[in-house]
Amino acid sequence: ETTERSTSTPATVDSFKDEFLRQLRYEQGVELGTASRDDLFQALARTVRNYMVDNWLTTVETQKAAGSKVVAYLSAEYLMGPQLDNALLSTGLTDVADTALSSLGLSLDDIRATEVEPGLGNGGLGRLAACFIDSLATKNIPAIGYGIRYEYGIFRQTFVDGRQVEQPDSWLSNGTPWEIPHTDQAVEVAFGGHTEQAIDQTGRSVTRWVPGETVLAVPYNYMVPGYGTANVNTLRLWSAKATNAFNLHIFNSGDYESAVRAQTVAENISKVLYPEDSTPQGKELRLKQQYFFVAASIKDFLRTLPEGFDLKKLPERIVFQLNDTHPVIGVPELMRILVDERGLAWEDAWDITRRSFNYTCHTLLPEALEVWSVDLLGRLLPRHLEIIYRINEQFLAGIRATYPGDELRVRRMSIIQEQPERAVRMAFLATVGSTKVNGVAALHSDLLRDKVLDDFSAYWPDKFTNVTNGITPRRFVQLSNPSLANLIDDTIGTGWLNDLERLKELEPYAEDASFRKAFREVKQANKDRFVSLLAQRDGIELSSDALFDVMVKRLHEYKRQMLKLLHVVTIYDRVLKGEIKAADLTPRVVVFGAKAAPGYKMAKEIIFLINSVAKVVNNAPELEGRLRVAFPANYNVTLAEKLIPAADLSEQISLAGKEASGTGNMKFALNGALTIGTLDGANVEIHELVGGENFFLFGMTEPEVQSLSDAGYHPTSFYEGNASLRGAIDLISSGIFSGGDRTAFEFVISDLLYKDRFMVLADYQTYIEAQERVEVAYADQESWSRKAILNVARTGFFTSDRSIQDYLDRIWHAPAFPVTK
Ligand code: 26V
Repeated sequence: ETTERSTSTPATVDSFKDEFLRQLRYEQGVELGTASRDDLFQALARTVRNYMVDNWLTTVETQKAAGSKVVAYLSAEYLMGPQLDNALLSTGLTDVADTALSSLGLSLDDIRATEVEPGLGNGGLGRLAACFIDSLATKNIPAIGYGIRYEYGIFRQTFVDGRQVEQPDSWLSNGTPWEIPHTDQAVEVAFGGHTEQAIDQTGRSVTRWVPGETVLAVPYNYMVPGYGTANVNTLRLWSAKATNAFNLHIFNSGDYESAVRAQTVAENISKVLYPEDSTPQGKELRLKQQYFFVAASIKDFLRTLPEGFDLKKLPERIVFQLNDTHPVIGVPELMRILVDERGLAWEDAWDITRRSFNYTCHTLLPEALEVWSVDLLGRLLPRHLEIIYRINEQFLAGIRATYPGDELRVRRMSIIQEQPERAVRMAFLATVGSTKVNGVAALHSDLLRDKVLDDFSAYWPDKFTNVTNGITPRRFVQLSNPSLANLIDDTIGTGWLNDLERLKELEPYAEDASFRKAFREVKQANKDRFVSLLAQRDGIELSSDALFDVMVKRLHEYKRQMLKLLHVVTIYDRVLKGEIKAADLTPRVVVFGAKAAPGYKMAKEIIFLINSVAKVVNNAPELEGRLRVAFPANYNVTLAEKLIPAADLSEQISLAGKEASGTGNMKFALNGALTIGTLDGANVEIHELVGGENFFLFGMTEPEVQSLSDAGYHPTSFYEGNASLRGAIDLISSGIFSGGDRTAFEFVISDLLYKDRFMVLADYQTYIEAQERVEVAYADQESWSRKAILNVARTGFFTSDRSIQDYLDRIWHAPAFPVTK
């Protein structure tokens, strides 16, 4: 069903200009002539925002009235990136804004550069959430994203003497024009206390949670405009505020100072995004954050249901998608509400709960799987712990019935682990409490089913499915690469941006020399653009006349930045030894971008090593004009949008079986970079789609990794058996990159030689050979362009619109609800 709606304020250049000037004068309180860049940005952003409000309110109202099924995406992270350009794109106001600003002597380009991105995520998982809400809106799905309004997002990375130093990301210091707070809609969230038995009005014995403290969750709304539709969805982020009880306490207690301090403690809940993204620390505040936003979100949704709503029909009205285990506490929370507060029978409540939740797993590394100690959970959420115990008891009874006498299996599958401490395994709770469990790429989903959760898939074969990740082409093609988007428009017409498989129509043009030339010119212009940005952003001077070889992602051992670095060092070593002539090298610019979790020592040492190598290589006269290494600090979405379109070569070199999917890999391919990669995560699907001739494949497969590991992996034997590898490692140990200090990188090097958990040395040789194939291929520019074009033409599959369609078909079953046309 569709609803007629009036179109929003007609946007003419004049009306846009008027609104902009009004914003400047009456909201910013400045004259045009004295406005700062931030004034101009705030006024412009609010002008554009106001053009979306009518559609937003219509969307929200008509969906509510229709009672359509809502997808509630629960995610602790949303890595949104800058918002202005996306808002302009979806409202179709880019040209209007450009013209209006020009007529005032202002430049849209200058103003947009002022925006501070909301970095409310660590990496892949948070950026995926941002792409998904974009696609949900574009596909007219009634959906809401729930999360946390961190006051400080992912830290700003700086380098001091080559070492990472973190600075707080105070993204809200000038306020943000994109949010609308609703203090009046705040909900209370409770913590601590104890449980007790009570008798309700009907004489039944019930359990009651008597919390020790409460905080307020204040919602901040952000509009999520769809592309090519009037639908505008909502992202609702919660901010913690001390409750009135708290404030009362302040005035009544004699101890004013400690009362104010207590207020700060309450408001700390949404203060900062945890920058750890691999080893969960079991920090109390983190669990508080998780419960805080999930409890607020569930309450928020339930209050939109009509009076007297039959809760057995809840799964027809909502589906909660758990983005990793971070929101899994929502499972016992919904049980608590249904059983303790709404008086449903346990069995009915369990049926409703299980039918309302689904779980996406984003990792394979055992150390990244969250567990919460029973001790901490019992202190913070005593009623939830009781509920988890009961869920587990019932679940294990089912296991015992199916596998009589198999107590080993029962122990393996228990939601509660006993060793090294009693703790709740959140991935197991999520699996038990959900209808569907999905991995994020074909290989990952297979490994989840057959390895990480094999007992569960044997018990519930139909519970497991795959949804391969995707990325929004609005941000990562149209906005980040307008020259390529124009070329595509000119070649196959418009309409591909929300129908990305249409890129297939580009395939024949791979054989068209004039198209290849135009395509190369786009790439060259993007390189030039990146080079000038880097000069101004970081003072890094690069030549754009080179192969751009790019590795950007969080710094993790499993992602193997060290492998890329060993390649760089190998080139230098061979030149120094005269084994190759620098003049024979293809000029290459290697770009790294990576943040390390502040407490991850190895990752930080690797950053220091990369910077140390870069400094020497960039100053080596032998390598002048042939090899440069750039490591701009603080890689983020803003930089990604400029860097990815400039890349020729995309480094996706994780050890097979470790990278769940990767999404950077998709962004590069869609922007015409060729991948050098292992058969890991979504690389497998990229390789399959673009074809082996258009992909530089190397390294062990996952089964090969498994056999090597089973047979006993000895990295030293690879070192000893490979002169080139030995040369590179010995060069690092020689002190040449550390002013003669031979021990500077011992921490990294001795780990590689004696542990090498991610088998860098085992894959070194095939990686170097693959890089040699890259050199040969790049020398033939016509052939390289052909390959690059085919990468673009064949990777339309990786639009997040397709991912969302897969979620709809396999998991959510929520119909689209367009509010217009
Ligand atoms: C993990 C953890 C672990 C517990 C402590 C807190 C915390 C915070 C964030 C994360 C996120 C790490 C998981 C993640 O980002 N996975 C990535 O998800 C991408 C989207 O599915 C996928 O493409 C990457 O391969 C996967 O590493």
